[in-house]
Amino acid sequence: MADSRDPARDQLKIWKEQRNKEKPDVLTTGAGHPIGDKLNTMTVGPRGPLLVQDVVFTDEMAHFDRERIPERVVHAKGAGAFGYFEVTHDITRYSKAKVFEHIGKKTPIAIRFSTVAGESGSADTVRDPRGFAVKFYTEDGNWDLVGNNTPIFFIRDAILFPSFIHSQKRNPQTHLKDPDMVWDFWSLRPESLHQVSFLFSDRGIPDGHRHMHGYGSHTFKLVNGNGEAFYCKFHHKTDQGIKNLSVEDAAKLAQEDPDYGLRDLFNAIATGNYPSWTSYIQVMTFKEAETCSFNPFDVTKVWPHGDYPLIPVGKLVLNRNPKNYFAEIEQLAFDPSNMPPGIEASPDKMLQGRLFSYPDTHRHRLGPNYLQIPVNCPFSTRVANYQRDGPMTVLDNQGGAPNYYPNSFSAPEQQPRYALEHSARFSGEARRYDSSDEDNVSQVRTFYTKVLKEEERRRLCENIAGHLKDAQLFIQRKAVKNFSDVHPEYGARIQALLDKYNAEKPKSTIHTFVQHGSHLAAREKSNL
Ligand code: HDD
Repeated sequence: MADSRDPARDQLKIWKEQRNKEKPDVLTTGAGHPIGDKLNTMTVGPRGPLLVQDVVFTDEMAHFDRERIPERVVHAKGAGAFGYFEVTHDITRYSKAKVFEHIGKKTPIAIRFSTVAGESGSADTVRDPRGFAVKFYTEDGNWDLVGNNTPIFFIRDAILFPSFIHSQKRNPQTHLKDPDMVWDFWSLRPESLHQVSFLFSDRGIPDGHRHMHGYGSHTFKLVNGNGEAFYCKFHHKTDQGIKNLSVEDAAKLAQEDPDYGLRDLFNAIATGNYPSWTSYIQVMTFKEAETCSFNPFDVTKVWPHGDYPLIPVGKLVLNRNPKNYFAEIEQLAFDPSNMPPGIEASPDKMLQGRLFSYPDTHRHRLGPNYLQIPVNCPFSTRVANYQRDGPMTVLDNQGGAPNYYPNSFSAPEQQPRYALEHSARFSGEARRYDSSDEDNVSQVRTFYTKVLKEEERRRLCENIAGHLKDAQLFIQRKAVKNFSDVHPEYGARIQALLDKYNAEKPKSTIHTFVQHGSHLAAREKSNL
Protein backbone atom coordinates (compact mmCIF):
# COMPACT_ATOMS: atom_id res chain seq x y z
CA MET A 1 0.00 0.00 0.00
CA ALA A 2 1.11 3.54 -0.68
CA ASP A 3 2.56 5.59 2.17
CA SER A 4 -0.28 7.59 3.69
CA ARG A 5 1.85 10.76 3.62
CA ASP A 6 3.25 10.50 0.09
CA PRO A 7 3.27 13.59 -2.19
CA ALA A 8 0.27 12.33 -4.17
CA ARG A 9 -1.87 12.14 -1.02
CA ASP A 10 -0.49 15.44 0.25
CA GLN A 11 -1.13 17.28 -3.02
CA LEU A 12 -3.58 19.80 -1.54
CA LYS A 13 -1.38 20.52 1.46
CA ILE A 14 1.65 21.04 -0.80
CA TRP A 15 -0.36 23.26 -3.16
CA LYS A 16 -1.42 25.47 -0.28
CA GLU A 17 2.14 25.76 1.03
CA GLN A 18 3.49 26.61 -2.41
CA ARG A 19 0.92 29.33 -3.07
CA ASN A 20 2.94 31.74 -1.04
CA LYS A 21 0.13 34.31 -0.88
CA GLU A 22 -1.27 35.98 2.20
CA LYS A 23 -4.82 36.49 0.95
CA PRO A 24 -6.97 33.96 -0.90
CA ASP A 25 -8.12 34.80 -4.44
CA VAL A 26 -11.51 36.47 -4.96
CA LEU A 27 -14.18 33.85 -5.79
CA THR A 28 -15.62 34.54 -9.28
CA THR A 29 -17.98 33.24 -11.94
CA GLY A 30 -16.53 31.86 -15.17
CA ALA A 31 -16.71 35.38 -16.58
CA GLY A 32 -14.72 36.73 -13.64
CA HIS A 33 -17.49 38.47 -11.70
CA PRO A 34 -16.92 38.44 -7.92
CA ILE A 35 -19.44 36.17 -6.16
CA GLY A 36 -21.25 37.20 -2.99
CA ASP A 37 -22.75 33.82 -1.96
CA LYS A 38 -21.75 30.48 -3.43
CA LEU A 39 -23.44 28.24 -0.87
CA ASN A 40 -27.13 29.06 -1.40
CA THR A 41 -29.27 29.22 -4.54
CA MET A 42 -31.55 32.26 -5.04
CA THR A 43 -35.18 31.30 -4.31
CA VAL A 44 -38.50 33.08 -3.87
CA GLY A 45 -38.77 32.79 -0.11
CA PRO A 46 -36.88 30.15 1.88
CA ARG A 47 -38.98 27.25 0.48
CA GLY A 48 -39.80 28.69 -2.97
CA PRO A 49 -38.49 27.77 -6.47
CA LEU A 50 -35.17 28.80 -8.01
CA LEU A 51 -34.84 31.92 -10.16
CA VAL A 52 -33.41 31.96 -13.69
CA GLN A 53 -31.60 35.14 -12.72
CA ASP A 54 -29.40 33.10 -10.37
CA VAL A 55 -26.47 33.13 -12.83
CA VAL A 56 -24.06 32.12 -10.07
CA PHE A 57 -25.93 28.79 -10.08
CA THR A 58 -26.55 28.44 -13.84
CA ASP A 59 -22.98 29.43 -14.76
CA GLU A 60 -21.60 26.68 -12.51
CA MET A 61 -24.18 24.02 -13.33
CA ALA A 62 -24.05 24.52 -17.11
CA HIS A 63 -20.28 24.12 -17.07
CA PHE A 64 -20.48 21.05 -14.86
CA ASP A 65 -23.01 19.49 -17.25
CA ARG A 66 -20.35 19.66 -19.97
CA GLU A 67 -17.29 18.53 -18.00
CA ARG A 68 -16.85 15.12 -19.61
CA ILE A 69 -15.32 14.64 -23.02
CA PRO A 70 -15.29 11.21 -24.70
CA GLU A 71 -12.68 9.00 -23.11
CA ARG A 72 -10.11 7.49 -25.46
CA VAL A 73 -11.72 4.55 -27.30
CA VAL A 74 -8.69 2.50 -26.20
CA HIS A 75 -5.96 3.35 -23.68
CA ALA A 76 -8.47 5.33 -21.59
CA LYS A 77 -6.69 4.84 -18.25
CA GLY A 78 -3.30 6.48 -18.11
CA ALA A 79 -0.67 8.51 -16.35
CA GLY A 80 1.68 11.05 -17.87
CA ALA A 81 4.59 13.34 -17.16
CA PHE A 82 7.06 15.69 -18.82
CA GLY A 83 10.83 15.85 -19.23
CA TYR A 84 13.46 15.74 -21.93
CA PHE A 85 15.21 13.53 -24.44
CA GLU A 86 19.00 13.89 -24.56
CA VAL A 87 21.15 12.63 -27.44
CA THR A 88 24.09 10.53 -26.16
CA HIS A 89 25.23 8.97 -29.47
CA ASP A 90 25.48 10.36 -32.97
CA ILE A 91 23.04 8.79 -35.45
CA THR A 92 23.07 11.61 -38.02
CA ARG A 93 24.36 9.12 -40.62
CA TYR A 94 20.88 7.60 -40.44
CA SER A 95 18.61 10.57 -39.77
CA LYS A 96 18.63 14.32 -40.28
CA ALA A 97 15.83 14.78 -37.73
CA LYS A 98 16.63 17.80 -35.53
CA VAL A 99 15.90 15.73 -32.43
CA PHE A 100 19.12 13.74 -33.16
CA GLU A 101 21.15 16.79 -34.31
CA HIS A 102 24.16 16.50 -31.98
CA ILE A 103 25.32 14.76 -28.84
CA GLY A 104 24.10 16.62 -25.76
CA LYS A 105 21.05 18.10 -27.52
CA LYS A 106 17.95 18.13 -25.29
CA THR A 107 14.38 18.14 -26.62
CA PRO A 108 11.34 18.60 -24.34
CA ILE A 109 9.07 15.53 -24.17
CA ALA A 110 5.74 14.35 -22.78
CA ILE A 111 5.04 10.67 -22.08
CA ARG A 112 1.73 8.97 -21.39
CA PHE A 113 1.57 5.38 -20.09
CA SER A 114 -1.71 3.52 -20.24
CA THR A 115 -3.54 0.22 -20.12
CA VAL A 116 -5.51 -0.68 -23.26
CA ALA A 117 -8.90 -2.25 -22.69
CA GLY A 118 -10.15 -0.77 -19.40
CA GLU A 119 -12.14 2.40 -18.95
CA SER A 120 -10.72 5.58 -17.49
CA GLY A 121 -11.40 4.43 -13.90
CA SER A 122 -10.15 0.85 -14.30
CA ALA A 123 -7.35 -0.76 -12.30
CA ASP A 124 -3.71 -0.24 -13.31
CA THR A 125 -2.53 -3.73 -12.37
CA VAL A 126 -4.44 -5.79 -14.93
CA ARG A 127 -2.91 -8.11 -17.52
CA ASP A 128 -2.91 -5.91 -20.62
CA PRO A 129 -0.29 -4.34 -22.87
CA ARG A 130 0.81 -0.91 -21.66
CA GLY A 131 0.82 2.15 -23.89
CA PHE A 132 4.15 3.97 -23.99
CA ALA A 133 3.52 7.14 -26.02
CA VAL A 134 6.24 9.77 -26.35
CA LYS A 135 5.81 13.27 -27.78
CA PHE A 136 9.02 15.11 -28.70
CA TYR A 137 8.51 18.88 -29.11
CA THR A 138 11.14 19.39 -31.87
CA GLU A 139 12.02 22.56 -33.83
CA ASP A 140 10.59 20.87 -36.92
CA GLY A 141 7.24 20.19 -35.26
CA ASN A 142 6.18 17.43 -32.90
CA TRP A 143 7.34 13.85 -33.30
CA ASP A 144 5.04 11.30 -31.66
CA LEU A 145 6.38 7.80 -31.13
CA VAL A 146 3.15 6.12 -30.02
CA GLY A 147 4.25 2.71 -28.85
CA ASN A 148 3.61 0.02 -26.30
CA ASN A 149 5.68 -1.93 -23.76
CA THR A 150 5.80 -4.75 -26.31
CA PRO A 151 7.84 -4.83 -29.52
CA ILE A 152 5.00 -6.61 -31.36
CA PHE A 153 1.22 -6.42 -31.79
CA PHE A 154 -1.77 -8.80 -32.01
CA ILE A 155 -2.67 -8.17 -35.66
CA ARG A 156 -0.83 -7.05 -38.77
CA ASP A 157 -3.59 -5.38 -40.80
CA ALA A 158 -5.23 -2.20 -39.47
CA ILE A 159 -8.64 -3.16 -40.89
CA LEU A 160 -8.93 -5.70 -38.04
CA PHE A 161 -8.28 -3.18 -35.27
CA PRO A 162 -11.90 -2.16 -34.43
CA SER A 163 -12.99 -5.83 -34.28
CA PHE A 164 -9.96 -6.80 -32.24
CA ILE A 165 -10.66 -4.03 -29.72
CA HIS A 166 -14.38 -4.87 -29.57
CA SER A 167 -13.44 -8.44 -28.65
CA GLN A 168 -11.34 -7.17 -25.72
CA LYS A 169 -13.91 -4.70 -24.43
CA ARG A 170 -17.46 -5.35 -23.24
CA ASN A 171 -20.11 -7.74 -24.56
CA PRO A 172 -22.80 -5.72 -26.36
CA GLN A 173 -25.63 -7.24 -24.32
CA THR A 174 -24.22 -8.10 -20.91
CA HIS A 175 -21.78 -5.18 -20.81
CA LEU A 176 -19.33 -7.63 -19.25
CA LYS A 177 -15.84 -8.62 -20.35
CA ASP A 178 -16.36 -11.82 -22.32
CA PRO A 179 -13.72 -14.59 -22.56
CA ASP A 180 -15.63 -16.11 -25.52
CA MET A 181 -15.15 -12.90 -27.50
CA VAL A 182 -11.50 -12.54 -26.49
CA TRP A 183 -10.46 -16.11 -27.34
CA ASP A 184 -12.73 -16.48 -30.35
CA PHE A 185 -10.99 -13.55 -32.03
CA TRP A 186 -7.48 -14.60 -30.99
CA SER A 187 -7.99 -18.20 -32.06
CA LEU A 188 -9.40 -17.14 -35.44
CA ARG A 189 -6.38 -14.87 -36.01
CA PRO A 190 -3.24 -16.91 -35.19
CA GLU A 191 -1.01 -13.92 -36.02
CA SER A 192 -1.94 -12.87 -32.45
CA LEU A 193 0.02 -15.83 -30.97
CA HIS A 194 3.26 -13.88 -30.50
CA GLN A 195 1.69 -10.96 -28.64
CA VAL A 196 -0.67 -13.26 -26.69
CA SER A 197 2.34 -15.29 -25.53
CA PHE A 198 4.10 -12.09 -24.43
CA LEU A 199 0.92 -10.83 -22.72
CA PHE A 200 0.42 -13.99 -20.63
CA SER A 201 4.10 -14.14 -19.68
CA ASP A 202 5.42 -12.42 -16.53
CA ARG A 203 5.80 -9.15 -18.48
CA GLY A 204 2.03 -8.99 -18.96
CA ILE A 205 1.65 -7.22 -15.58
CA PRO A 206 4.44 -4.66 -15.14
CA ASP A 207 5.06 -3.27 -11.66
CA GLY A 208 3.88 0.29 -12.35
CA HIS A 209 4.94 2.28 -15.40
CA ARG A 210 8.58 2.92 -14.50
CA HIS A 211 9.76 -0.69 -14.61
CA MET A 212 8.95 -1.58 -18.20
CA HIS A 213 10.59 -1.05 -21.60
CA GLY A 214 8.96 0.96 -24.37
CA TYR A 215 8.97 0.22 -28.09
CA GLY A 216 8.00 2.14 -31.20
CA SER A 217 6.83 -1.36 -32.26
CA HIS A 218 6.51 -0.59 -35.99
CA THR A 219 9.21 -0.36 -38.60
CA PHE A 220 9.90 3.29 -39.47
CA LYS A 221 12.05 4.93 -42.11
CA LEU A 222 14.97 7.22 -41.25
CA VAL A 223 16.30 9.67 -43.86
CA ASN A 224 19.71 11.33 -43.55
CA GLY A 225 20.96 14.71 -44.83
CA ASN A 226 22.04 13.14 -48.16
CA GLY A 227 18.57 11.79 -48.80
CA GLU A 228 19.58 8.17 -48.02
CA ALA A 229 16.95 6.12 -46.26
CA PHE A 230 17.07 3.19 -43.79
CA TYR A 231 14.41 1.17 -42.04
CA CYS A 232 14.49 1.25 -38.26
CA LYS A 233 12.87 0.19 -35.00
CA PHE A 234 12.89 2.21 -31.76
CA HIS A 235 13.47 0.78 -28.27
CA HIS A 236 13.49 2.44 -24.83
CA LYS A 237 15.02 0.27 -22.09
CA THR A 238 14.03 1.12 -18.54
CA ASP A 239 16.92 2.33 -16.37
CA GLN A 240 14.88 1.31 -13.30
CA GLY A 241 15.12 -2.35 -14.32
CA ILE A 242 12.27 -4.64 -15.37
CA LYS A 243 9.90 -5.48 -12.52
CA ASN A 244 6.64 -7.37 -12.83
CA LEU A 245 3.83 -8.14 -10.42
CA SER A 246 2.78 -11.65 -9.55
CA VAL A 247 -0.81 -12.53 -10.41
CA GLU A 248 -1.65 -12.54 -6.68
CA ASP A 249 -0.06 -9.16 -5.90
CA ALA A 250 -1.66 -7.59 -8.97
CA ALA A 251 -5.12 -8.79 -7.88
CA LYS A 252 -4.55 -7.49 -4.34
CA LEU A 253 -3.41 -4.10 -5.63
CA ALA A 254 -6.35 -3.87 -8.05
CA GLN A 255 -8.54 -3.98 -4.97
CA GLU A 256 -6.48 -1.87 -2.56
CA ASP A 257 -4.97 0.74 -4.86
CA PRO A 258 -6.36 0.54 -8.40
CA ASP A 259 -4.39 3.70 -9.30
CA TYR A 260 -1.10 2.08 -8.29
CA GLY A 261 0.74 2.96 -11.52
CA LEU A 262 -0.45 6.56 -11.56
CA ARG A 263 0.47 7.07 -7.91
CA ASP A 264 3.88 5.42 -8.27
CA LEU A 265 4.83 7.65 -11.21
CA PHE A 266 3.57 10.84 -9.54
CA ASN A 267 5.36 10.13 -6.27
CA ALA A 268 8.64 9.13 -7.91
CA ILE A 269 8.79 12.40 -9.83
CA ALA A 270 7.53 14.51 -6.91
CA THR A 271 10.36 13.17 -4.72
CA GLY A 272 13.06 13.81 -7.36
CA ASN A 273 13.43 10.13 -8.25
CA TYR A 274 13.20 10.84 -11.97
CA PRO A 275 12.55 7.77 -14.11
CA SER A 276 14.59 7.38 -17.29
CA TRP A 277 14.93 5.09 -20.26
CA THR A 278 17.90 4.52 -22.58
CA SER A 279 16.85 4.74 -26.23
CA TYR A 280 18.21 2.57 -29.04
CA ILE A 281 17.49 1.97 -32.69
CA GLN A 282 17.84 -1.09 -34.87
CA VAL A 283 18.67 -0.39 -38.50
CA MET A 284 17.96 -2.41 -41.65
CA THR A 285 19.07 -1.28 -45.09
CA PHE A 286 16.63 -1.33 -48.01
CA LYS A 287 18.70 -4.13 -49.56
CA GLU A 288 18.50 -6.21 -46.37
CA ALA A 289 14.75 -5.60 -46.27
CA GLU A 290 14.38 -7.08 -49.77
CA THR A 291 16.10 -10.33 -48.81
CA CYS A 292 14.97 -10.56 -45.17
CA SER A 293 13.68 -14.05 -44.30
CA PHE A 294 10.52 -12.54 -42.77
CA ASN A 295 8.39 -9.52 -43.66
CA PRO A 296 10.18 -6.64 -41.89
CA PHE A 297 6.99 -4.53 -42.06
CA ASP A 298 4.96 -7.08 -40.12
CA VAL A 299 4.37 -5.70 -36.60
CA THR A 300 3.77 -9.22 -35.20
CA LYS A 301 7.51 -9.89 -35.71
CA VAL A 302 10.64 -8.70 -33.92
CA TRP A 303 13.92 -8.02 -35.67
CA PRO A 304 16.40 -10.47 -34.05
CA HIS A 305 19.01 -8.46 -32.13
CA GLY A 306 21.78 -10.78 -33.34
CA ASP A 307 21.11 -9.72 -36.94
CA TYR A 308 20.10 -6.12 -36.24
CA PRO A 309 21.98 -5.00 -33.11
CA LEU A 310 20.75 -2.25 -30.81
CA ILE A 311 22.44 1.09 -31.52
CA PRO A 312 22.37 3.52 -28.58
CA VAL A 313 20.88 6.96 -29.24
CA GLY A 314 19.92 8.82 -26.08
CA LYS A 315 17.98 9.05 -22.87
CA LEU A 316 14.38 9.85 -21.97
CA VAL A 317 14.02 11.51 -18.55
CA LEU A 318 10.77 12.44 -16.79
CA ASN A 319 11.22 15.26 -14.26
CA ARG A 320 7.90 17.13 -14.10
CA ASN A 321 4.46 16.01 -13.04
CA PRO A 322 1.43 17.52 -14.76
CA LYS A 323 0.14 20.67 -13.05
CA ASN A 324 -3.38 19.68 -14.02
CA TYR A 325 -4.34 16.18 -15.14
CA PHE A 326 -7.18 17.07 -17.48
CA ALA A 327 -5.42 19.98 -19.18
CA GLU A 328 -2.11 18.24 -19.70
CA ILE A 329 -2.73 14.49 -19.78
CA GLU A 330 -6.39 13.87 -20.67
CA GLN A 331 -6.03 16.36 -23.51
CA LEU A 332 -2.59 15.11 -24.57
CA ALA A 333 -3.12 13.83 -28.11
CA PHE A 334 -0.60 11.51 -29.75
CA ASP A 335 -0.50 10.90 -33.46
CA PRO A 336 1.87 8.51 -35.27
CA SER A 337 1.57 10.73 -38.36
CA ASN A 338 3.40 13.48 -36.43
CA MET A 339 6.82 12.88 -37.97
CA PRO A 340 9.34 15.68 -38.66
CA PRO A 341 11.77 15.55 -41.64
CA GLY A 342 14.22 12.67 -41.13
CA ILE A 343 11.62 10.23 -39.75
CA GLU A 344 8.98 8.69 -42.01
CA ALA A 345 6.50 5.85 -42.19
CA SER A 346 7.40 2.40 -43.55
CA PRO A 347 4.81 0.44 -45.54
CA ASP A 348 3.75 -1.45 -42.35
CA LYS A 349 -0.02 -1.90 -42.87
CA MET A 350 -0.81 -1.28 -39.22
CA LEU A 351 1.24 1.92 -39.07
CA GLN A 352 -0.39 3.13 -42.28
CA GLY A 353 -3.85 2.61 -40.74
CA ARG A 354 -2.82 4.45 -37.60
CA LEU A 355 -1.70 7.49 -39.60
CA PHE A 356 -5.40 8.10 -40.30
CA SER A 357 -7.00 6.88 -37.08
CA TYR A 358 -5.31 9.04 -34.42
CA PRO A 359 -5.83 12.57 -35.81
CA ASP A 360 -9.35 11.45 -36.70
CA THR A 361 -10.15 10.41 -33.12
CA HIS A 362 -8.62 13.64 -31.75
CA ARG A 363 -10.87 15.76 -33.97
CA HIS A 364 -13.80 13.87 -32.48
CA ARG A 365 -12.59 13.76 -28.87
CA LEU A 366 -10.97 17.20 -28.54
CA GLY A 367 -12.24 19.14 -31.57
CA PRO A 368 -10.73 20.24 -34.88
CA ASN A 369 -8.44 22.76 -33.20
CA TYR A 370 -6.90 20.20 -30.80
CA LEU A 371 -3.44 21.23 -32.00
CA GLN A 372 -3.94 24.62 -30.32
CA ILE A 373 -4.23 23.00 -26.88
CA PRO A 374 -0.92 23.90 -25.15
CA VAL A 375 0.28 20.28 -24.63
CA ASN A 376 -0.38 19.44 -28.28
CA CYS A 377 0.85 22.70 -29.75
CA PRO A 378 4.23 22.35 -31.52
CA PHE A 379 5.69 25.05 -29.28
CA SER A 380 9.32 24.61 -30.40
CA THR A 381 8.38 25.88 -33.86
CA ARG A 382 5.96 28.42 -35.33
CA VAL A 383 2.94 27.14 -37.23
CA ALA A 384 2.44 29.01 -40.52
CA ASN A 385 -0.22 27.59 -42.83
CA TYR A 386 -3.66 28.27 -44.31
CA GLN A 387 -5.87 26.62 -41.72
CA ARG A 388 -8.18 29.15 -40.11
CA ASP A 389 -11.18 29.42 -37.77
CA GLY A 390 -13.19 26.50 -36.41
CA PRO A 391 -14.55 25.91 -32.90
CA MET A 392 -12.34 27.01 -30.00
CA THR A 393 -9.84 29.03 -31.98
CA VAL A 394 -7.86 30.22 -28.98
CA LEU A 395 -4.58 31.39 -30.52
CA ASP A 396 -4.28 34.48 -32.75
CA ASN A 397 -5.61 32.57 -35.80
CA GLN A 398 -2.44 33.76 -37.62
CA GLY A 399 -3.61 37.37 -37.43
CA GLY A 400 -3.66 39.27 -40.72
CA ALA A 401 -1.49 36.79 -42.67
CA PRO A 402 -3.05 35.85 -46.06
CA ASN A 403 -5.36 32.81 -45.74
CA TYR A 404 -4.77 31.42 -49.26
CA TYR A 405 -1.80 29.90 -51.08
CA PRO A 406 0.01 30.72 -53.27
CA ASN A 407 -0.04 34.45 -52.54
CA SER A 408 2.14 37.44 -53.35
CA PHE A 409 2.26 38.83 -49.81
CA SER A 410 5.23 37.32 -48.07
CA ALA A 411 3.89 33.76 -48.01
CA PRO A 412 5.78 31.21 -45.90
CA GLU A 413 8.19 29.33 -48.14
CA GLN A 414 8.12 25.62 -48.99
CA GLN A 415 11.28 23.67 -48.16
CA PRO A 416 11.57 21.26 -51.12
CA ARG A 417 15.17 20.22 -50.50
CA TYR A 418 14.88 19.71 -46.78
CA ALA A 419 11.29 18.73 -46.07
CA LEU A 420 10.14 16.81 -49.14
CA GLU A 421 9.51 13.19 -48.25
CA HIS A 422 11.92 10.48 -49.35
CA SER A 423 10.59 9.01 -52.57
CA ALA A 424 9.85 5.32 -52.52
CA ARG A 425 9.21 2.96 -55.41
CA PHE A 426 6.36 0.44 -55.19
CA SER A 427 4.68 -1.64 -57.84
CA GLY A 428 1.94 -4.22 -57.69
CA GLU A 429 -1.71 -4.87 -58.26
CA ALA A 430 -4.04 -2.80 -56.05
CA ARG A 431 -6.18 -5.30 -54.20
CA ARG A 432 -6.86 -6.67 -50.71
CA TYR A 433 -4.04 -9.09 -49.86
CA ASP A 434 -4.69 -11.83 -47.31
CA SER A 435 -1.78 -11.65 -44.86
CA SER A 436 -3.17 -14.12 -42.31
CA ASP A 437 -0.62 -16.86 -43.00
CA GLU A 438 2.63 -14.88 -42.97
CA ASP A 439 4.40 -17.37 -40.64
CA ASN A 440 2.56 -16.94 -37.37
CA VAL A 441 4.61 -19.40 -35.32
CA SER A 442 8.42 -19.37 -35.89
CA GLN A 443 9.24 -16.38 -33.69
CA VAL A 444 6.73 -17.52 -31.07
CA ARG A 445 8.50 -20.88 -30.97
CA THR A 446 11.81 -19.10 -30.34
CA PHE A 447 10.11 -17.09 -27.59
CA TYR A 448 8.69 -20.23 -25.97
CA THR A 449 11.72 -22.47 -26.27
CA LYS A 450 14.68 -20.05 -26.10
CA VAL A 451 13.65 -16.76 -24.46
CA LEU A 452 11.62 -18.17 -21.56
CA LYS A 453 13.07 -20.31 -18.78
CA GLU A 454 11.22 -23.41 -17.58
CA GLU A 455 9.61 -21.60 -14.62
CA GLU A 456 8.44 -18.82 -16.95
CA ARG A 457 6.98 -21.35 -19.41
CA ARG A 458 5.07 -22.96 -16.57
CA ARG A 459 3.58 -19.63 -15.45
CA LEU A 460 2.79 -18.70 -19.06
CA CYS A 461 0.75 -21.89 -19.56
CA GLU A 462 -0.99 -21.44 -16.21
CA ASN A 463 -1.86 -17.83 -16.99
CA ILE A 464 -3.27 -18.76 -20.40
CA ALA A 465 -5.27 -21.72 -19.12
CA GLY A 466 -6.56 -19.67 -16.19
CA HIS A 467 -8.15 -17.27 -18.67
CA LEU A 468 -8.98 -19.59 -21.57
CA LYS A 469 -10.91 -21.91 -19.24
CA ASP A 470 -13.80 -19.43 -19.24
CA ALA A 471 -14.31 -19.67 -23.01
CA GLN A 472 -16.57 -22.30 -24.61
CA LEU A 473 -15.05 -25.71 -25.33
CA PHE A 474 -14.91 -25.34 -29.13
CA ILE A 475 -13.04 -22.05 -28.71
CA GLN A 476 -10.64 -23.66 -26.23
CA ARG A 477 -9.92 -26.35 -28.83
CA LYS A 478 -9.18 -23.83 -31.57
CA ALA A 479 -6.86 -21.89 -29.28
CA VAL A 480 -4.99 -25.02 -28.11
CA LYS A 481 -4.52 -26.11 -31.74
CA ASN A 482 -2.76 -22.79 -32.43
CA PHE A 483 -0.51 -23.09 -29.36
CA SER A 484 0.32 -26.67 -30.46
CA ASP A 485 1.32 -25.33 -33.89
CA VAL A 486 3.90 -23.19 -32.08
CA HIS A 487 5.19 -26.18 -30.13
CA PRO A 488 3.39 -29.45 -29.28
CA GLU A 489 4.44 -29.11 -25.64
CA TYR A 490 3.00 -25.58 -25.42
CA GLY A 491 -0.44 -26.79 -26.54
CA ALA A 492 -0.29 -30.00 -24.48
CA ARG A 493 0.51 -28.19 -21.25
CA ILE A 494 -2.36 -25.76 -21.72
CA GLN A 495 -4.72 -28.61 -22.65
CA ALA A 496 -3.75 -30.58 -19.53
CA LEU A 497 -4.55 -27.59 -17.33
CA LEU A 498 -7.82 -26.97 -19.18
CA ASP A 499 -8.83 -30.61 -18.70
CA LYS A 500 -8.54 -30.13 -14.95
CA TYR A 501 -10.58 -26.93 -14.99
CA ASN A 502 -13.21 -28.42 -17.31
CA ALA A 503 -13.61 -31.48 -15.08
CA GLU A 504 -14.31 -29.17 -12.13
CA LYS A 505 -16.86 -27.01 -14.00
CA PRO A 506 -20.35 -27.06 -12.42
CA LYS A 507 -22.99 -28.69 -14.66
CA SER A 508 -25.32 -25.69 -14.21
CA THR A 509 -23.17 -23.61 -16.60
CA ILE A 510 -23.98 -25.98 -19.44
CA HIS A 511 -27.65 -26.03 -18.44
CA THR A 512 -27.92 -22.22 -18.67
CA PHE A 513 -26.22 -22.26 -22.03
CA VAL A 514 -28.60 -24.85 -23.49
CA GLN A 515 -31.60 -22.93 -22.21
CA HIS A 516 -30.30 -19.76 -23.76
CA GLY A 517 -29.66 -21.55 -27.04
CA SER A 518 -33.16 -23.01 -27.21
CA HIS A 519 -34.65 -19.63 -26.36
CA LEU A 520 -32.84 -18.13 -29.35
CA ALA A 521 -33.96 -20.97 -31.58
CA ALA A 522 -37.57 -20.42 -30.49
CA ARG A 523 -37.25 -16.73 -31.31
CA GLU A 524 -35.85 -17.45 -34.73
CA LYS A 525 -38.73 -19.88 -35.42
CA SER A 526 -41.35 -17.33 -34.51
CA ASN A 527 -39.49 -14.74 -36.61
CA LEU A 528 -39.35 -12.25 -33.75
FE1 HDD B 1 -3.37 2.66 -30.93
C1 HDD B 1 -4.42 4.99 -28.71
C2 HDD B 1 -0.45 2.30 -29.20
C3 HDD B 1 -2.46 0.07 -33.01
C4 HDD B 1 -5.94 3.38 -32.96
N1 HDD B 1 -2.61 3.46 -29.27
C5 HDD B 1 -3.18 4.44 -28.49
C6 HDD B 1 -2.30 4.79 -27.42
C7 HDD B 1 -1.16 4.04 -27.56
C8 HDD B 1 -1.36 3.20 -28.73
C9 HDD B 1 0.06 4.07 -26.70
C10 HDD B 1 -2.59 5.79 -26.33
C11 HDD B 1 -2.02 7.13 -26.65
C12 HDD B 1 -2.25 8.05 -25.49
O1 HDD B 1 -1.61 7.84 -24.44
O2 HDD B 1 -3.06 8.96 -25.63
N2 HDD B 1 -1.82 1.38 -31.03
C13 HDD B 1 -0.68 1.46 -30.29
C14 HDD B 1 0.30 0.52 -30.81
C15 HDD B 1 -0.27 -0.12 -31.87
C16 HDD B 1 -1.61 0.43 -32.02
C17 HDD B 1 1.70 0.35 -30.27
C18 HDD B 1 0.28 -1.17 -32.78
C19 HDD B 1 1.54 -1.46 -32.87
N3 HDD B 1 -4.09 1.85 -32.65
C20 HDD B 1 -3.54 0.83 -33.39
C21 HDD B 1 -4.25 0.69 -34.64
C22 HDD B 1 -5.23 1.65 -34.64
C23 HDD B 1 -5.12 2.35 -33.38
C24 HDD B 1 -3.94 -0.32 -35.72
C25 HDD B 1 -6.25 1.96 -35.69
C26 HDD B 1 -6.08 1.77 -36.98
N4 HDD B 1 -4.97 3.86 -30.78
C27 HDD B 1 -5.90 4.02 -31.77
C28 HDD B 1 -6.92 5.08 -31.46
C29 HDD B 1 -6.38 5.67 -30.12
C30 HDD B 1 -5.20 4.77 -29.81
C31 HDD B 1 -8.31 4.53 -31.49
C32 HDD B 1 -7.37 5.85 -28.98
C33 HDD B 1 -7.08 7.20 -28.39
C34 HDD B 1 -6.06 7.78 -29.26
O3 HDD B 1 -5.86 6.95 -30.33
O4 HDD B 1 -5.46 8.80 -29.09
O5 HDD B 1 -7.02 6.03 -32.46
